[in-house]
Amino acid sequence: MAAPSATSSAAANSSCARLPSVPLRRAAAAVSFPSRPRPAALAARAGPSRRLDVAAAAGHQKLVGSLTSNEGLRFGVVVARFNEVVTNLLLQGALETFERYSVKAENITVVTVPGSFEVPITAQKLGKSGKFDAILCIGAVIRGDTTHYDAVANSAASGVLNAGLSAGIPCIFGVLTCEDMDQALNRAGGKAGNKGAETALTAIEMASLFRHHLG
Ligand code: INI
Repeated sequence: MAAPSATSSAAANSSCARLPSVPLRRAAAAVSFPSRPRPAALAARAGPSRRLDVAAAAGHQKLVGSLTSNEGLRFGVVVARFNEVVTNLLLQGALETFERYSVKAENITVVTVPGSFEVPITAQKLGKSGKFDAILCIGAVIRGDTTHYDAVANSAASGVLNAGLSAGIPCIFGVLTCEDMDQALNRAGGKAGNKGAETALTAIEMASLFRHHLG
């Protein structure tokens, strides 16, 4: 599905949109644009490969974390044992990714907890300890035929978000929420990649961003 354009969502939110007596044509005429394209607009026209450079082309400061500037960054990994056959594969994906990017084993601490519900409180505790630059939160919630699924899945998602916000360091969401075991295995190193590996990449980039640019 196409994302709504900035123009259409702005119109939907504006007070003008709720006043049918104001002709749309007149409202649009009140907005003026420079006739000469600015550098950002030129960069955008150059095609998709240039899109990421829009901020730099416009002369703004651009802050982005680096996957390779990770010297000395320390990571906590919280892993749920529930559905261990899946979470072990996710953990393996994360640790292999750390190794590929030369993050030293001594800078990685792995903590296991009973289930995904226990992941956020543990991530928060590690995050607040001041010993880590980012926390990876790994789990697998599988629907099966239990209504417990929704409670655990929702708590894990909002809990990890809150852990990061309250600890002030990135807490990365690597909890799979799946319909069945097949889907989970596909996302844990099968056809759909490895979510644990993605989580490690996100953690390195975010930790680097915080350490080098936002610290
Ligand atoms: N924990 C999971 O990590 N995944 C699940 O699929 C799951 N289900 O479906 O029940 C699950 N439950 C346990 C939960 O995380 C807690 O450990 C338990 O409720 C004790 O607080």
